[in-house]
Amino acid sequence: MEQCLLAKYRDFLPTTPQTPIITIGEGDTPLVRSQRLEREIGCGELYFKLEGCNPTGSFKDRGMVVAVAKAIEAQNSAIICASTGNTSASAAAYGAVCGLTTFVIVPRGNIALGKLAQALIYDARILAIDANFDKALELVRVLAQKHPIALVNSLNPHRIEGQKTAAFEIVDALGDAPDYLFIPVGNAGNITAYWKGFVHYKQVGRAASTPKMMGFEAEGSAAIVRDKVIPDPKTVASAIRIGNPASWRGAVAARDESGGEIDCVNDEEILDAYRLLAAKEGVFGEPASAASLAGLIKLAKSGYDFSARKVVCVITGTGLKDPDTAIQSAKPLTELPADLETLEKVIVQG
Ligand code: AN7
Repeated sequence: MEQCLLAKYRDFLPTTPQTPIITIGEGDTPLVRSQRLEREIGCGELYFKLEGCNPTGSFKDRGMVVAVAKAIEAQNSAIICASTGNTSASAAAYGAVCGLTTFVIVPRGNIALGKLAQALIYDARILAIDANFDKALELVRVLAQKHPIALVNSLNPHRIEGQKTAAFEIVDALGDAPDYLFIPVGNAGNITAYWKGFVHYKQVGRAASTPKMMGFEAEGSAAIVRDKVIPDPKTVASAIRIGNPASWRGAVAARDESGGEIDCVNDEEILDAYRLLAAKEGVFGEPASAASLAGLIKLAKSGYDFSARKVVCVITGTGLKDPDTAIQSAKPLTELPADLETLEKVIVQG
């Protein structure tokens, strides 16, 4: 059996002999070479890091396993987070396996159905409030200060530490860092974590270079791009509908130190990339995940030359979490009577 994330990267993580080694199979996700879009976009090499293959279907598990292990080490019996959905699903799963009480605060009516289903079936206490993610995070910060409950949002530095491991895996798979890393940006924890991971690996000599960090916010929630808090963030990509990113400074540092960019893509660009990824590569990511590919396509169209470059797009979560958006975005299905002739007619006509 492969070693679990906490054991495998023990030397790079804040674990101590007292840290419980827990796992539900996180990490070690595939880095898949593009079959078709690489040529169409004009990249030297294009890869997708499939973070939807984590046990709860998103990259959050990498950070959550560390945050929850450290919470147990600190003798907490409850954890809490605010979430646009994936953090809550992940917290609920690790809370469940560790026998913790898990509180998740989510914007009511504004998280994808699959994510809500996950938090429910993992038996978390779901507090759905009439507010957006930014307000939920504000409230959670206060609650975690006033009560003996561990905060497991990415404000918790252990989350960032765990999420670094995705950068390690990319370098281990490619033999060095790629030239560019494209990544969706919401609360900005993940771009901060990847950058930390790439820098760390270079410092210890496991990588010769670091990539340019290319972060993409949704246009209606592009606080970092516009350099101001967005009080009422909007986008079809509910996972990144965040107007006041907690790791704002980390994202800006990643951009500036790597020589990268933080830009935004609109909903049409996100949904186009979402459909392309599925229809051309067989990769079903959730809409927010497609912001990385949408960003790459946007820059390629605007004249960037990636033809001699190695590019990785992080696909942060699985599309199965959000069936509603998939069904609304795809061509409608064909409903027919159960009749051979009718079916043949359709098949022959194509
Ligand atoms: C699929 O679950 O913020 O920039 O509360 O679910 O590190 O926030 C999710 C974010 C990208 C953005 N892709 O990452 C939450 C939450 C997916 C996500 C992001 C999220 P960050």
